[in-house]
Amino acid sequence: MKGLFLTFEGPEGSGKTTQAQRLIEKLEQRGIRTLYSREPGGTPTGEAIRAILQYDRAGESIEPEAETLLFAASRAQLVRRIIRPALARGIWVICDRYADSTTAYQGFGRGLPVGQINAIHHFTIGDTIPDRTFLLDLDVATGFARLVARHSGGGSPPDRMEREEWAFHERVRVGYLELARAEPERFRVIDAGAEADVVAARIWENLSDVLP
Ligand code: Z5A
Repeated sequence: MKGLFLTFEGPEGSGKTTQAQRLIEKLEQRGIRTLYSREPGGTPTGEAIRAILQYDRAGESIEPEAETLLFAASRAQLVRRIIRPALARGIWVICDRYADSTTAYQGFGRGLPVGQINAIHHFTIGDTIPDRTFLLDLDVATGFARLVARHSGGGSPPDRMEREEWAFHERVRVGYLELARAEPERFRVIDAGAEADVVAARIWENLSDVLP
């Protein structure tokens, strides 16, 4: 039997990684085999692309179109090397960001045409579309406050996206909500401003219809 493909989306600091890990624990306790992956990254090539995207070490500002294609290149590798083979073996794949991130950040955030981004998705992921996407919705101020707390606790320095202006992050949030409205069957919008335990419980409730 094919595994289920679940993705976490949302702005920075919304708790995607935290919730993906919690969900994996619960699924494993239930005897479901899982695989965690993140974007950009998840393969050696994808991780190399991630390094370029995060800190632009070449020191040349990356054009939005080039940025979009780098995210897509990382995803094309991840889909073929990791996601499809795992799903075919019955493993549930939990991905921390996926194609919706490109639509939200490069489409709504950067202002690239969403129709063209959809064409790139078609080429990159084909029919490997998530069975369910949890959109962890959070206001920009709370997300920033969480990241500031994490950076001041000695985490990695703010990356390129985190340094973007406030309005950019507002557009990303609006974009995500628009995507969720357009595909209510796939998306579940979860208020990520609540305590982590509460958020985890809501995610679990929103999976009950597909749990074996
Ligand atoms: N990007 C793009 O532009 N286009 C694309 O196609 C793709 C990505 C795929 C990837 O960065 C960047 O690339 C990202 C989008 C862009 N831009 N940014 N910035 P990343 O992978 O390094 O970072 P991220 O995906 O944004 O994740 P994050 O910032 O690490 O946040 P998170 O995974 O959503 O949250 P977390 O790590 O679970 O939690 C963050 C902090 O909040 C941490 O200290 C937690 O302990 C705390 N936390 C978590 N949940 C709670 C609750 N409920 N209450 C209070 N505190 C909490």
